[in-house]
Amino acid sequence: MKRVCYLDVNGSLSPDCMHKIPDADLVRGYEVMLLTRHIDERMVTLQRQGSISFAMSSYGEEGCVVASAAALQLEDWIYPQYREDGALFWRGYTPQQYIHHMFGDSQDSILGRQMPNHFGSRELNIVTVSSPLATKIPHAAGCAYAMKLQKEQTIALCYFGEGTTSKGDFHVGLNFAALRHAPVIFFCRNNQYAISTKTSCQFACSDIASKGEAYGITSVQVDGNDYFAVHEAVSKARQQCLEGTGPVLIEAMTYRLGAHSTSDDPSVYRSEQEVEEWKKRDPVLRLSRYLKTKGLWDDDKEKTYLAKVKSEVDEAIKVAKATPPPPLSSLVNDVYATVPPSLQEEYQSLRTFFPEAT
Ligand SMILES: Cc1ncc(C[n+]2csc(CCOP(=O)(O)OP(=O)(O)O)c2C)c(N)n1
Ligand SMILES: [Mg+2]
Repeated sequence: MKRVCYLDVNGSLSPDCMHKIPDADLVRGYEVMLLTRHIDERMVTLQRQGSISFAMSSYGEEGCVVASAAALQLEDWIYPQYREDGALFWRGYTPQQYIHHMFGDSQDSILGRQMPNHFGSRELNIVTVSSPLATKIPHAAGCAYAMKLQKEQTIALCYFGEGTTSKGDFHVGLNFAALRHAPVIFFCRNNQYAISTKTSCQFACSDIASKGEAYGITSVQVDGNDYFAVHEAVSKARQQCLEGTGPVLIEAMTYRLGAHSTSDDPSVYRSEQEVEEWKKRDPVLRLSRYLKTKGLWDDDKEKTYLAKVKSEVDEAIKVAKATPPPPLSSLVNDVYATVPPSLQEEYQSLRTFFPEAT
C-alpha cells in the first residue's frame, strides 16, 4: 500500500502538496499539539504524585489527532478511543474542563463515573470514550447512516488503534458502513503497539488499509506524523462521504513514543533505540520546522506560548485540587428515572459510612 507523505523530517514540504490550509489554522494546529503534549506530560506526573488515578498520553501521535480533527467541521461527530485529547482541544475544550475530568471531581461533566481519559463532550459532538475497545466502530457507522437518512450534511469520524481492529466490532462496523454507504471515516492510528503487542504479533497481513479495501471501502495509508498528509486525507474523505459514495478508511502510520498508560513500562518490550529513531520523526518537530521556515513561528513565540500554557495548566490543577468530589448521590442518580428501592437501600447503607456526604 502506497503511503502518502508530503512533509519530511526536516520540515520541507513536497511540491505535490496542494494544501489550502490558512496560515492561522496551521499555527493554531501547532499550538494545540503543543498544548496537548504539555497537558499529557503533566497528567502523567500528577498520576505519579498520587493526585489522579490513571493517565494515558498521546505523545508522538498529536499530529494525526489534531490534523484529522482540524479537517472536520464542528457539526461532525467524533468517536474517540482515548488517545485523542488533541481533538477535544482543537474543538475548544479547555484545559480546566479536561483537568476536572482527569480528577473525576464534581466539575467533571461525567462526575467521575468513568476512568480518567474517558472524556467526551455533548456540546462539541464528541461521544464519550468507553473502555471496551472497538464498540464505538459500529456505533459510528450507525450514527453516520442516521445522518445520511436524515439528509444531514455531516459525517462521523471514529478513531481506533490498530490493535482494536482484531475485534469483531471492527469488521461488523466496516461491512455495515460499506453496504449502506454511511458517511463515516474510520481513522486508524497505527502506532505499532497494542500495549506490549507489536503489530507483527497482532495480524498476519501487512497493513490495516487493505482490510478496508476488502470490505469495498476506499482506503488510504498516510504518514501519520505528517500534518499535511493527514489533513488532506481527512478533507478528501469527508468530501467523499458527503457525496454519498461511501465510507473511507484512513490508516495513519505513527508511533506511540510514551508508555501505553501509567500502568505500563514499555522498556520491558521495546528498545530505547527504536524509540529514539521515532523521535526523529516527531510530528511536533516536523511542523515546527515547517512553520519556522515559512516565518510563521519562532523560538520566542514558542517560549511565550509554552509559558502561557504552563501557567493556565498550573492554575487549572490548583482549582481541581480544591474542587470537592462528586456528591455521593451521583452513584445512584441518572441511571433510572426513579431510583429503584433496592438501589435506594444500598445507597442508604453506604451513607452510614459517609455521614457528612451530600
Ligand atoms: C475489548 C477489550 N479488550 C482488551 C482491552 C484492554 N486494552 C485496553 S487498551 C488495549 C490496547 C489497544 O491497542 P490499540 O488499539 O492499538 O490502541 P493504542 O493503545 O495503541 O492507542 C487493550 C488490549 C479493552 N479495553 N477492551
Ligand atoms: Mg496501537
